[in-house]
Amino acid sequence: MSRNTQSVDAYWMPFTANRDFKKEPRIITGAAGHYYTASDGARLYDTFSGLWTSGLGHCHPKVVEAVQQQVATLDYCMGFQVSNDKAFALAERIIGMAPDGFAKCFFTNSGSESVDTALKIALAYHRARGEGNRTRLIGREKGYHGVNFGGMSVGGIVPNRKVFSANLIPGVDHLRHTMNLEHTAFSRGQPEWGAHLADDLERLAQLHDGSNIAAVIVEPVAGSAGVIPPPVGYLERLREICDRHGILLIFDEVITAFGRIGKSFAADRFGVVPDIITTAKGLTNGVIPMGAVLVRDHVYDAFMQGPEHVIELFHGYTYSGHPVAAAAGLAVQNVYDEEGTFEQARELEKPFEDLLHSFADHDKVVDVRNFGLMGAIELAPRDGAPGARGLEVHKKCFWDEHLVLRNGMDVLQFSPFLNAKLDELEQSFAAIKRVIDSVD
Ligand code: PXG
Ligand code: PLP
Repeated sequence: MSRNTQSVDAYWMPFTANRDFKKEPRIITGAAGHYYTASDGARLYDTFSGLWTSGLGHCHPKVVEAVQQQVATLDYCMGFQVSNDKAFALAERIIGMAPDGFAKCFFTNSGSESVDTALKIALAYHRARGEGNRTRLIGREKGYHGVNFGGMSVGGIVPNRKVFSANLIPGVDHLRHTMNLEHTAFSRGQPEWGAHLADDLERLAQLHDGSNIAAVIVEPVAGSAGVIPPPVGYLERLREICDRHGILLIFDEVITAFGRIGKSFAADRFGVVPDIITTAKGLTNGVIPMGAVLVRDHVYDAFMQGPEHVIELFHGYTYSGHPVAAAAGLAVQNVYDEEGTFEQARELEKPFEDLLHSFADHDKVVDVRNFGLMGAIELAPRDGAPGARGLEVHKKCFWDEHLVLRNGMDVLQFSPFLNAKLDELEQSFAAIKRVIDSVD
């Protein structure tokens, strides 16, 4: 295959080994449905639905049309004090599909902004209720909550925190993560082991006194750390402990919302209702950046006090509720409904699980994890070079097998389209097996 010829000098790429990438750039110039087109014309199957974003596939005609119409009708308008029709319509729509009791939706432009917004809402909520002493925030080891200062501080991915260690926000503790290869390796779906780790929250409540804790934030299924499903009973136990101590429970559903685990929200799938839900990605199928923070009525109501001419929450983004993003979101939610996308996702779960677990006895594989349409195959690291094997698999998949495959270090991650075709999934896993066989 011929390689890219375009200059790639000026762009500082996010979360990428820039120098390594620029030796052999992998540049996408087009997409349709389940395939990308690369700069040399090659057609590549996307095994990651964008970046967990594009469950419907790329360039869905109804979404393209809605965006084209909106950008030609109202491209932008001020979002503070004035707003646009599409933002209200999308908020109604999202609240309509949220678990009972969710009442309001605040718009952001990304998952990171959703997380920082949720943390600020939690702190301000307690203060509005006269409990300004509740300032402590709790995250979890291996958690990913984006890259802004709040999300990084409650997050638990070490390389993301390391350089900024002295500047993380104060008053944050972390629950232990629930990954333990000895007890949970090769579990299908939720592991049986590990619910007791939720009791870390009780211990922190004893240590600090629960009355000082504002909120705990977790991903219902951890994504970025390499797909870590919650142990059976774990989320329920977190909810109980939060209730006992008046702590708000935040589910970071940037990945898990909108069908990725077969329901609108992980809260529905697990039957555990948090107080705040953060979303992004599948909200607009990745077409236009947008995030949303959903809150239950008691959270919003706490703010609605004092004189009515006074702003209740001093927070917002220039692009909160952007009309083009909201139009994309509305079109995407319509397509999810019309095509039964979440049901399609649910039907794919079992065959997807079987495909993943067919790697379980491969000699380079140390674990396979999955829940919904989230999956991971963890490769053994090479001696002295953690991550090298995973990156080589990614590159070989791209150049030799025409597959876009996401690796986080040596963990191969899978986020198939919610409407993936089984034969295409089978072919891509066969190709991945060839590549894993062929690398050192
Ligand atoms: N919370 C969660 C749970 C996420 O998965 C974010 C917050 C931040 O969203 P933004 O839109 O600011 O990126 C995310 C994002 C990966 C990967 O390889 C996952 C994400 C981002 C980049 C890579 O799993 N998730
Ligand atoms: N920096 C400056 C100088 C600004 O004026 C603004 C917004 O007006 C921001 C940062 C924040 O930008 P955004 O609202 O897009 O997050």
